[in-house]
Amino acid sequence: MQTETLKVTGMTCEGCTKSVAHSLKALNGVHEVVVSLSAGEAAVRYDEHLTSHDQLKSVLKDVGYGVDSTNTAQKPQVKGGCCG
Ligand SMILES: [Cu+2]
Repeated sequence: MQTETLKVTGMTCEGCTKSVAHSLKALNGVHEVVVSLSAGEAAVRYDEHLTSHDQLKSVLKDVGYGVDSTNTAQKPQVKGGCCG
């Protein structure tokens, strides 16, 4: 089990945090998701044998959000999300 904090781009409201949390929790192996709108982060506790960083990333992409893996100040604007 491991915990990873993802920098999620494109979240603009509470609805976004809910869809991010919901889609991550739907993944096999994900046990806990805590999303912070103000920080733009999602802390995910998951079983690394069942899912992976890439999988977390791709499920977020599917629902219209991005993951900033560079961890720098650069923030690409991702189109989509619940507010579209
Ligand atoms: Cu939203």
